[in-house]
Amino acid sequence: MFDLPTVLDAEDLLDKAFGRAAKATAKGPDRVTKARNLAVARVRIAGEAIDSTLRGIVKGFPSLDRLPPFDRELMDLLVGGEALKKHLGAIDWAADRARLLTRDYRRRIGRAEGPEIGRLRQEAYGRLSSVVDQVASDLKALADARRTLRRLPEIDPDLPTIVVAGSPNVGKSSFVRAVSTGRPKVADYPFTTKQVSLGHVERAGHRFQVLDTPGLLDRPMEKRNRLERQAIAALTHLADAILFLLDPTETCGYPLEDQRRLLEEIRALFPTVPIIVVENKADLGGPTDGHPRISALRGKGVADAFSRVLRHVSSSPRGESPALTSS
Ligand SMILES: Nc1nc2c(ncn2[C@@H]2O[C@H](COP(=O)(O)OP(=O)(O)O)[C@@H](O)[C@H]2O)c(=O)[nH]1
Ligand SMILES: [Mg+2]
Repeated sequence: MFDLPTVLDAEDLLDKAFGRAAKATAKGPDRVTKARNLAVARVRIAGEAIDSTLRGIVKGFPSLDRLPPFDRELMDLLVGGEALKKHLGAIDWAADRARLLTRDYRRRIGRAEGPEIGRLRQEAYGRLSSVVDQVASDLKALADARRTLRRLPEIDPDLPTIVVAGSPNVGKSSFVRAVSTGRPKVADYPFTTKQVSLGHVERAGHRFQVLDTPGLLDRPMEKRNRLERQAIAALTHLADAILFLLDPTETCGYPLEDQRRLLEEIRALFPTVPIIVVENKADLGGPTDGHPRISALRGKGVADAFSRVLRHVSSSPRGESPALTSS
């Protein structure tokens, strides 16, 4: 989802820096000068490798305020905004420290004679290692965050997004499949135990995203943990409209009564987002609740239902659907 820099762990970073330094060569008119030049070159190469790698990490991680709101909330969920600042701050400190140490030891080795040269070179290596070791846990936290963020489906914050909601087994995933142009992407989000699916729809040259978030908008909101609440809040930034599926056949296993209650909860959670209610599993017949009926399984009424949603997207109060206003 984000293009984040690779984050090496402390050990790999030191291997890389000292590995490069080990390949250094030096010249000199005599043995001592040559040894001194070599030691200076090694410390310089190791120090620069550490400094530039650490700075690359700090520069490559987006600052939270520059991220689109949904991504920002995700990052905040995964790492914590304050924690992220702290980790990046620690790495910045380590880069500064490595730079200062390198300068200091290059000067000292430059003045050293005999066995002092080797001893100072070792000391420099030891102190550089210790600086990197001090930020080992920060490197690990950033590497973990990166791994998680990269696994997420690529939600484009600029595309109009329809979020599908409704009780489990009412046919949300079937709907996303039925309406999507390609194969919906399926992925794990850090805050749901089930797989999220993201489909794309093309209509008259415009693209839309359809997102199903099982575990979030499919059960009562009480007893939610902090992570889930935050994830639900993040959906506010993303949803231009919500398609709510009811299953009046109750073959989903949830009485219509419960499904309606969930609908009311979702209305209360997203007061500014248009919510379109549709009844699924029309192919099974049975009673209706007075909403448009579709069959996600047979693809019946699916396109109409989607058009109905799109009418609301174009008049969405967010007014963030340039693709639609131009048509
Ligand atoms: N008869 C019928 N079954 C459906 C329909 N849509 C979904 N199902 C079935 O309902 C079950 C749950 O569907 P799924 O899309 O996984 O529901 P979700 O949990 O809301 O994502 C599956 O067995 C589907 O085949 C439909 O329109 N008609
Ligand atoms: Mg599903």
